[in-house]
Amino acid sequence: MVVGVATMKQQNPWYQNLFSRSKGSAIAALSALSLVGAIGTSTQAQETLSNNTIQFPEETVVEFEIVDTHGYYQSTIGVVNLKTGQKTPLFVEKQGFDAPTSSVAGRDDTNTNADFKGTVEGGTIVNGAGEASNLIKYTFEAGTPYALYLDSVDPRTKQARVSLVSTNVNATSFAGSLTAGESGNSIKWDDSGLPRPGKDSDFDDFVIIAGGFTLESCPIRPQ
Ligand SMILES: [Ca+2]
Ligand SMILES: [Ca+2]
Ligand SMILES: [Ca+2]
Repeated sequence: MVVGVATMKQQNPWYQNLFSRSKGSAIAALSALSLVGAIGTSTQAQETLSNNTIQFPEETVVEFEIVDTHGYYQSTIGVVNLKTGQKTPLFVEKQGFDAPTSSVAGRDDTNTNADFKGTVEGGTIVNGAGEASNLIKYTFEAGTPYALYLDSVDPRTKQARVSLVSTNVNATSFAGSLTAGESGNSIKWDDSGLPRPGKDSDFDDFVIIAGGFTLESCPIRPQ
């Protein structure tokens, strides 16, 4: 069984234009996802991603969407299989930011232009498949422990800085749930890692959303 979830921008008026432009591919991608009946029936699906280990009782496809990034450093976020250690990128910054902008320590600048904003449209971010897209999906295998990860490098030297995992509450902040309609399950990163002098705890260095809508039909995997 597969639980499919789609994301807020597709039904949010603000992104209507974006969605219209990419409608063909978005729907093709969604048709590979699935179906509602899974949640709350025989096996409870995990409905909320959190700082705990992520583990679904059944194979589950989750669609992720990039909101924006707000940090000087150049980061990649993705899913790490905790059994094998294998990392799969979801979104990748090809450079540190769209254009340098001022920042205020400790402030969450999500959805603003401040603090070294990075976007797909601005040429900073691609999805894990290397496409200039705000969306990507990931298939979680049944009964397998996962976490999300963020790796970052200095954009000038390309030297590695930190490698963080979402089970660390100092690195990642979660809200909402996979079935929370337009708001989805937000996942916000602070790329400064463990508490230390100067840690800014802005939790806007990489902001993504998981899920938001459960889909009703699945041509590929009918019930
Ligand atoms: Ca920041
Ligand atoms: Ca950045
Ligand atoms: Ca930060």
